[in-house]
Amino acid sequence: MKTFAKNFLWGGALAANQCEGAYLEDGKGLEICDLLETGKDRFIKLDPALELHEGRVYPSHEAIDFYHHYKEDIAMFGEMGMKCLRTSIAWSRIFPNGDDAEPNEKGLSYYEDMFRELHRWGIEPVITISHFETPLALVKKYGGWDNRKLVGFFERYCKVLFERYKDQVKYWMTFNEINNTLKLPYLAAGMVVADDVNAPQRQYQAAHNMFVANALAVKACHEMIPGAKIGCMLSLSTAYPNTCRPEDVLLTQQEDQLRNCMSGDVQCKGVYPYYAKRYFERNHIHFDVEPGDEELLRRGTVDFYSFSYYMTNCVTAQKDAAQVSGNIMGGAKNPYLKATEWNWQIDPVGLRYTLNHVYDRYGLPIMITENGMGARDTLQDGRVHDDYRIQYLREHIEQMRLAIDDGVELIGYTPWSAMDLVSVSTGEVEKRYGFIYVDKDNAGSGTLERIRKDSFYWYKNVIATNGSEL
Ligand code: BGP
Repeated sequence: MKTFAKNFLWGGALAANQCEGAYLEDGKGLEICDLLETGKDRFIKLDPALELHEGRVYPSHEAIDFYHHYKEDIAMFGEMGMKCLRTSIAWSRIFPNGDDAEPNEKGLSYYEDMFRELHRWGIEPVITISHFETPLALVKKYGGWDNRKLVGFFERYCKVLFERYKDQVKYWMTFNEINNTLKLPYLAAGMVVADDVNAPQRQYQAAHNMFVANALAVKACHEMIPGAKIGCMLSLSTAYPNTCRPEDVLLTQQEDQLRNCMSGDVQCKGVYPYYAKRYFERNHIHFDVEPGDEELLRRGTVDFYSFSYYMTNCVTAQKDAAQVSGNIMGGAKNPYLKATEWNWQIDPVGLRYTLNHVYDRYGLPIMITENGMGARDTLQDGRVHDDYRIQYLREHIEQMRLAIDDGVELIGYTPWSAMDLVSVSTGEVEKRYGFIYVDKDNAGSGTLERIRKDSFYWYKNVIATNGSEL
């Protein structure tokens, strides 16, 4: 039986906007997440004028203050034996306005120190270049990613990173969950679309610009850091037909293509797939493609495929089917699956299915860069007994091993999240995912003390035994 390779990258994941805090420190500019309050309605409450308001709670401003605690936090990741840490660079620490003439040296040296610290513990940095972190000034001045100018600003930002960190970072990803440009345009593409009737057109323009930016980043990375690997990152919630009715099966295929496959097809194969072209024609979606873009996309394909996996959903042509909603992806309820308190349907076997589906389509090495269970943990005598999280992770890792035995080339796993942090969909800290508990509540109070959960010790042993003891 095949199992995890000796050099398998066991790790954990974070994102700058969800853990760092220090939102204006050392020259950092505001980024899009800095305007989001706590609550399920955080996107609805967003001020269309993109201003901050006194007296409101913006969880990213302090988050879990990883900015100041990174040495102590990385020491705990080291203690767990992590081989890699996936986190992101906050773009607005490097270019506070996105279009500044020079990068901010304090921001650059902060990450240099952080990467040095990771290497001291034998932890490989796996870096997302933008995890929902477009500088706010770019949104205000240029309107977000549907403006082609952002391609140039992003390319320059990437080149600054590659030059500065070429000896420290060998694994890169361009945009977090790039396919969310269509579902979450503010987060993924820095666009306020509200009730704009041209929203779909603008969102596909943004997606195209981001594909071009991705290809330019791939090209620059290969030229500037020999041996480095750069990947795409998608949000995958695999779609199952709700029944074997041919109408359900067909609709599932169509949803899967547009929702899950299109971005990966462009980033991995370098061309827009036939179904996307037809979709644009049928829906009168016309976006600008500059001369040379097609060639660029063809030549700028990624080295590995990465994705987040939390749930699967069912698709049905039937209008009155019972629904479940994740934060972004919804669908018909699957009676065979249990769900988390936030209604995310837990489906370990679906992970094996998804890994096979992706590997079959692209044949590229795969890294699972997010997977985990949000839960309301409780502290009991200074301990967190999160056996439900252990069970969730155990069952998913078991399916990863089976997928490897199926022949899938899986190179790494960075569960969400290395430690508790701010949730993207609700802004809560109490929707906890980490191996390490952070003493902070949704209202922003707490000592920020870090406490190892039971899952911390369990995962430490998983890594030590290379996945043989679950
Ligand atoms: C993904 C994001 C992450 C993370 C995760 C969990 O979509 O890439 O940033 O937050 O979802 O979601 P949530 O925080 O909404 O629970």
